[in-house]
Amino acid sequence: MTLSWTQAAADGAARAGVLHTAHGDVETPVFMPVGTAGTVKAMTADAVRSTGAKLILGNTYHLMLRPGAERVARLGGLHRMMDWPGPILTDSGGFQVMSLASLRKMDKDGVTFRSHIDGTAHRLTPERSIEIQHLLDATITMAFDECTPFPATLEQARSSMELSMRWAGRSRAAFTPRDGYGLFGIVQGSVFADLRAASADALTAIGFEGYAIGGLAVGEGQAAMFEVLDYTLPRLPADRPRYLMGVGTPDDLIGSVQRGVDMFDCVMPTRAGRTARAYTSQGVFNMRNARFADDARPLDPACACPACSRHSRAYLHHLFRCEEMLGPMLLTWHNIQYYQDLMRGLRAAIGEGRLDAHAAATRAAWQRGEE
Ligand code: PRF
Ligand code: ZN
Repeated sequence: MTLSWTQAAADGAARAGVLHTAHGDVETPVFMPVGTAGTVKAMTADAVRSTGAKLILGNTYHLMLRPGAERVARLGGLHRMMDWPGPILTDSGGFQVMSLASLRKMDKDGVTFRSHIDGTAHRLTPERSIEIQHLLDATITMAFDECTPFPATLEQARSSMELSMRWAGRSRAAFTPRDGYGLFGIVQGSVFADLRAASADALTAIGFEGYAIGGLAVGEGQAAMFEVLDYTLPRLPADRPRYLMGVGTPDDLIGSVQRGVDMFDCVMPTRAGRTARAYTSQGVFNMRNARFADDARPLDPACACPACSRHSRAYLHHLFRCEEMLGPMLLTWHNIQYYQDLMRGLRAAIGEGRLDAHAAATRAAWQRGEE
């Protein structure tokens, strides 16, 4: 049987459950650390595992360019190559082509582009994207789509969404079902309720093991994003996992879980960690700030990661001031730990029917800041 999801609890629109995959079970709601190029930047696979992360994301676009999908397959697949025997979800490439590649040319069959690394010409179609994700041995394969740029007119958003729905059908046809593996469709439609509904219906008619919401967190703002979730999620099959792509801040995650999202990925915790920004139970800190120079306290007293349990804020500040690579390593570790702890707290709260109170208390602690 293909990958499945079972619901364990509900609290309002929020759900807690378990994804059953060929590479192990994953409790939801879940946050996936981003391992774009076969590594969660600045972390060993053991370090990522130690945070409690069970599912990570990889990228078709980066891995097809370097080291190449056929080479990854010869090396035993992405799990073996990067020492991650657990489940891996791969994004399908179109979104990264549009944000990273040069000389992009879209047509009804796919997209031709030049590599951002060496300028060589490449092409992605739904069929090639699915083939690459098979070669990588992705546990969860994403349909090939176009992320509609924001803002878009109704007509632009409609033709872009309709293209993605045709590509979703071709992605389904190209996908080889295997036990514990699955293919997710991606809802598009920008901020237009009718288009989102038509997209959700089109994907449901094709049938996928899970449903992603794409085309959000592209500049529309949190209120507009939540509104799209409010009218889109109830339209999707209740017994399938829902994945909000490329989101977000801790506050975005809480609000989206309250609306019924089960899965997330975002570069935020890893990228922030490399640029001295720490997400903590007391809000966001910039560790380069001079106020930390003599601060002997742990970064976050509520966190058990190595940065918090073995070091001071002053040491982290020093590492960033000296541009030492241990700074990004420790802060990435902390941020991934914070995101995993946040999701664990949300899952527990859903299970106990106290999600709204838990969300309010978490947000209040960010507002209060340092005691
Ligand atoms: N489509 C795909 N990947 C994505 C997005 C999308 O719309 C987004 C939008 N935030 C992030 N990653 N395939
Ligand atoms: Zn920590």
